[in-house]
Amino acid sequence: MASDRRIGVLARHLGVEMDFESHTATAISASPTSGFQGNSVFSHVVRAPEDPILGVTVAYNKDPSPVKLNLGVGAYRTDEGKPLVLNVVRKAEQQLVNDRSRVKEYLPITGLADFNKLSAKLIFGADSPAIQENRVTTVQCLSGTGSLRVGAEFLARHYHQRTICIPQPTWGNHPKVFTLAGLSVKTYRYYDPATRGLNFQGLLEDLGSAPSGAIVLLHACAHNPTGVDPTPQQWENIRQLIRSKGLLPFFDSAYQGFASGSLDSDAQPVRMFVADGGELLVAQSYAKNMGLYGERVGALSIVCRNADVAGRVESQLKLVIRPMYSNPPIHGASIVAVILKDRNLYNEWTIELKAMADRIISMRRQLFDALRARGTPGDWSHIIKQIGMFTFTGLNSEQVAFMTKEYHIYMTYDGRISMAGLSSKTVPHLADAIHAAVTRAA
Ligand code: PLA
Repeated sequence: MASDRRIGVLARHLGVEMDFESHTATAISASPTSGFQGNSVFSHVVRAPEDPILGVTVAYNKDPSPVKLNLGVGAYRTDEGKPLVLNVVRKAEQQLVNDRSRVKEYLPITGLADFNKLSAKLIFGADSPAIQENRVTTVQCLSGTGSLRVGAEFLARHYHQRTICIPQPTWGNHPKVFTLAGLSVKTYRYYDPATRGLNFQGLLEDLGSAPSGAIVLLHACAHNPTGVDPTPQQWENIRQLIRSKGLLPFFDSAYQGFASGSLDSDAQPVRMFVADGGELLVAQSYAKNMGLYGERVGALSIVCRNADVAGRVESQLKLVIRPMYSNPPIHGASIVAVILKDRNLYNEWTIELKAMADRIISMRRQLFDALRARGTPGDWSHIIKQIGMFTFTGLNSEQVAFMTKEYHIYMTYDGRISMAGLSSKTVPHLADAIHAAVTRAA
């Protein structure tokens, strides 16, 4: 019968043998994905731990306490504790929506051309010789993380030295990004817990003995998690050492404008390295300074010796990007381009950015004063000395666990707190928690 034949074909397709007399099926070789068996092909998969930073938000979201406070991820909040969309971003978005000529076509593999040019100008300066000489290639990437990853993948394929030296400590995602891209991660001394400052001697020694040509990851400003940056003179010494040893600088610029409140001042270390004519990479993020966290807007720039090399490097960056995500998203980069292109919007942005930086600085002062008022044992002056979004408190993991359990304060286990998540209203609660954590064991 025709219907029996059709059922037979289907049954063979499903790996089932049919008994046409009784029309019953007996599974002979159910494929593991067929659903006929109880076991999952993934049953051996073990549960991975939450991310040390983003997992703090997961735990925070589960806590029903009305006094809970998330100081984990570096995300800016207003003094009312609310996420902030910059006014200038709203304006730019309105312009984009009103412009009916805008379409949703794919961007080129390298992203929005205007955005790339303006991003290079923002980090290197409008009068940068490297830009004028056409020896910078800039590609739009998925925020800071994506820019680091694309840069690292490029280096793993095309640079002669696989070793990348990263500061100890550094942003927790750095070693993972670089290792997975195929680089081999080493650390250099950076922070001295005893002085809560820069271990400058250790840094010079470690970079001085780095393998020849090694890549060196540098935080352009507002070092995460320590809040400790080299002074201009120390930067100059670092530059001389890096250049004299033929090391390759890779800047991570995730906080331009957040350290000092000035976009130009915060870019000085990068510009110092461009001015000497040498080559380098920079990963830029607009997550923090434009508050575009979820839009994933960033850029990777590679400053090359000459325009010819830059062109060839760009052609290879396209080969890295195309199989990874094909091309980047259009909306966030368009917002940035609108703001950077228009003098009025740009000025408005710098004012809003300065206000965010100032609010963080005022939180430092308030927290410091609150601990002093409580007579909390210890020297807390690092809270006002450190720079950028975070305070590296020096609290240990047990003290952090105590503060989370007893005070519902969520922060990373290394004792880092996001000052941007704090407000005048929540400072007393945090100060109580720190005081209790410090005096409890004493
Ligand atoms: N580089 C550094 C030094 C960072 O601190 C961060 C973000 C990034 C790059 C990547 O940011 P982006 O991809 O969003 O542009 N660090 C955050 C968030 C703010 C995070 O961990 O993802 C932090 O809390 O440390």
